[in-house]
Amino acid sequence: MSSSFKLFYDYFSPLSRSIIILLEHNKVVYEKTSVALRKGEHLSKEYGQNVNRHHKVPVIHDNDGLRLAETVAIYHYLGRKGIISERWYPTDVKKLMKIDEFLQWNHNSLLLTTGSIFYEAWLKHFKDISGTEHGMMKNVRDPTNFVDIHNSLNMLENVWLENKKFLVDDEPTYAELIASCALMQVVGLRLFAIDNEKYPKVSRWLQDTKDYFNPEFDTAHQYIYKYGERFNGPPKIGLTIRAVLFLRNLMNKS
Ligand SMILES: N[C@@H](CCC(=O)N[C@@H](CS)C(=O)NCC(=O)O)C(=O)O
Repeated sequence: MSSSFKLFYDYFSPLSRSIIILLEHNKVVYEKTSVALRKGEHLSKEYGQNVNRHHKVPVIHDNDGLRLAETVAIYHYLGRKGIISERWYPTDVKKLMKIDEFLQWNHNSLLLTTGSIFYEAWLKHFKDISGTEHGMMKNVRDPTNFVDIHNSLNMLENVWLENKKFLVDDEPTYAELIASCALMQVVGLRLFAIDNEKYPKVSRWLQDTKDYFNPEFDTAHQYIYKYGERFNGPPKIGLTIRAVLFLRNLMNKS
């Protein structure tokens, strides 16, 4: 079967990984083009003109000329076009809206806090990017926006996972992917470790999610794991100079 759309992605982007896992899990045929955020490839004028005027990933281009940024919009596109099965895009409005409710919460909490740690530890130290006022970089420099990851974990533990196996239901939904990929950005790179005693439900949920989506989950995280393993530092939130230098050297070599 020929592909009907192309995905621009970076494996170091949690939102890209969440879409890739969903697509691979659904055995969707599509084209992939890698965009190296660490090299600032998304910041060029050409990228803005030809790929995504928001200068971000993920973005898709379909055969009908549609260019679509924003992960939640892409998810809706995949569902409405029937590219992913009904199992992943409920026709039941209540179910669908409950997923969206989580995704909206996630954007300003878990994704922001884990993204802030990642940017602070890593991307900001790349010369090409740190000189710009682009996207999230601006937020990270504002300490009031560097929200504590523990607020997000507490919400996951005590609200979202309070009485269900997964975030929205007792079965995994797309919400699992966005949230777990956001967490893996810091857990997989060993910039942060989840305390199993403090967050037993979150720890269990993360493992269940990986198990459910494997092998696609681990394949999409292979580079995250690789760099996390090479940086064998203390798994804690404190971002040491050693961590930053180590990760920067690794990325420069690759
Ligand atoms: N709201 C957008 C956010 C997209 C986004 O921030 N993508 C990140 C990677 S996960 C990115 O491209 N960052 C590059 C930058 O901000 O310079 C979405 O949901 O897709």
